[in-house]
Amino acid sequence: MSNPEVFPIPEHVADNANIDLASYEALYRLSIDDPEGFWKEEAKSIDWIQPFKIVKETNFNPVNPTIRWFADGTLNASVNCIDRHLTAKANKPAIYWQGDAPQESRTVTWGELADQINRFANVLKDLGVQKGDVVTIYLPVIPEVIVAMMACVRIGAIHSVVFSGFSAEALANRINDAGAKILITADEGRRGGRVVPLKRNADAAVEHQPTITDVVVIRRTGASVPFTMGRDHWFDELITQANPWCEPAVIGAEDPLFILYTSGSTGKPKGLVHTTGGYLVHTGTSWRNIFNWHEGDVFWCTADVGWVTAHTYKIYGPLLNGATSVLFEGIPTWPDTSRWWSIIEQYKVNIFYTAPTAIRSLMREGEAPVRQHDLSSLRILGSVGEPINPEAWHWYHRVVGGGRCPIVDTYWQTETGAVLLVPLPGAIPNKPGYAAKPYFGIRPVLTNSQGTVLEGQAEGNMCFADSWPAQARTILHDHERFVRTYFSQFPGYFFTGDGASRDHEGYYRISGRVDDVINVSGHRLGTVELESAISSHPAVAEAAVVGYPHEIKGQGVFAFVTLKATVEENEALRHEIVNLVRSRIGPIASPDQIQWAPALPKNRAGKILRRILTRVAANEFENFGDTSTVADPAVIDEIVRRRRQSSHHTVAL
Ligand code: 7RM
Repeated sequence: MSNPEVFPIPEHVADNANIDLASYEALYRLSIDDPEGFWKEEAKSIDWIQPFKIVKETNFNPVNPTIRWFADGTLNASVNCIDRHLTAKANKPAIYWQGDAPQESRTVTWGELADQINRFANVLKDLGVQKGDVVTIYLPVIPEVIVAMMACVRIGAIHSVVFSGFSAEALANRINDAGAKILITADEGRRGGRVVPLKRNADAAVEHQPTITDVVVIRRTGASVPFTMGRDHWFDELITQANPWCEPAVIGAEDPLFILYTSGSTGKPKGLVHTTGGYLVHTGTSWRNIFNWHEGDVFWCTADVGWVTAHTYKIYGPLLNGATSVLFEGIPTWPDTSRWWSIIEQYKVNIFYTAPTAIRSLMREGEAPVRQHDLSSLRILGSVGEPINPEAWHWYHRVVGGGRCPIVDTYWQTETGAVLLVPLPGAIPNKPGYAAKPYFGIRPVLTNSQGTVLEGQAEGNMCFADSWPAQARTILHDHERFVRTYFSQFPGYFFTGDGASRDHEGYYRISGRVDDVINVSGHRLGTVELESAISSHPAVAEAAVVGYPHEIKGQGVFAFVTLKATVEENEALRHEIVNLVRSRIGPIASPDQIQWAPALPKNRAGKILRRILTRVAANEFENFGDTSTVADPAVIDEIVRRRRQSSHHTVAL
């Protein structure tokens, strides 16, 4: 990328910046020179039961890394998120909820939240949930998600939120891996005018799950759903009978707070484990700084509750700061394409945080739907989930932000728990497409493929040299995989799986994944996971999945599929494969393109050469690099021939 335009910090942001350039520079220096001193100060943002004495015990040893923060302190997350705001805010709004249909809305005060959380925490206890037990939450974006998460952490139970767009099978795998005791779901959800059959999926998922003793069902639509006596309970009936006070449990800073599954380079999703003290310190303070939040602001993050973005910066971040936020159950294009803009106008949203894929799809609708609404309340815009392309950046900035709002492009991961790179809005001028500069305490490093650290302007693997408090501590039941995946490749560093470049001013730009993970609309999908779903079709001999450039989604799913010798290629089979992926993983994983491949390009050891397939999928037919290892070059010619042919007419699935 040649020198991008630089957008100076707008005056209205500079004037009341929580962090300005001078304080960014001073605090960043301090956070690197004296991380213990820096984070000790930041930890004052949390109410501790037993204050910690030890701040940081960390090292990135490649075989035995240690990540412990504030380890001898104790605290309770729900007290920090809820109780301490009650004196000042019991009757003030914590949440403005809007349902899928515009006429459905609720305002929930801090006092009401607290009441529900305490009651539900007692319900969980009565159902036998104890400290350290896992509770799986499979819910649409409704206030009860927050009630359920906070009720868990009040008693020291570990929540595992599963995206409500995942299929019954994907839910079952996550329940099973975690050994969850309780499942919390709803009768149905609503999205874009359609019903999401949550209870039906939940029933199918728990059928063969011996660890689930009870299912709590929230009445969202009031539909009549099958009920298993003894196992299933209505949420509203349980909480009206429950005691309205639950003594918060005393939790160690290094006790787990939640697990969250994400896809990796193998077929099995990873349950990343986050712990309590460090996560809350880094989340609460960084949320306030990233969004330059001030008392009275209305914040809206559009992420679904099943992703880490929602955990950290839609739920925990605002709650820790006593901030009012919007929760929206629906989609940006229903009932019409100005839905988001009408919500911003209605609630006078000041800070808006979304993903590039959504911006691109709304950009396609033109400026008129935005112009119909008064968005003058907006002050700060945020972006997350994937690299934002300059066209989308400029549109977001000019049309949505009216040219006056900085865009905080936040780079982080499920594994990192909270932000690593970000242009803090009062301190760092924007360059479109750049996640810019390290957050406090973060030490970015670029390495080449040999592991050599690159200095100055460079392009390489995005690594980090020291720990930060919100970092995941392990993968549930698979610490060895945790160590191998993140610490072994570049000894002494945490490796993110992303590629990045650094410019002459030290600004970072993330280019995307360099491993077998693709990023579809900001959702991480493992290619191996997709391949095993496709290969489970009886007609399929073998499949290779790669990402390819997709106008709206960022990356689309491209599947090269080899059928069994006895099977004829046919259209019906394409649809069967798509449906199979939808039912095994979920609609977000649906292949965008399927190309039949009589054979897949492999090296002599039989390893599929994805590098070549990635180029073919992107319609790049030259420069396959070194093809000397290819066992049978004719295989590539045939794949290229078919790709050229199919690119002439789009294969609609
Ligand atoms: C927060 C989140 C993580 C992956 C990560 C990157 C990509 C996320 C940005 C980004 C460029 C960004 N967690 N990614 N944010 N790429 N710029 N600002 O998305 O675990 O679901 O995904 O997403 O590839 O490794 S995640």
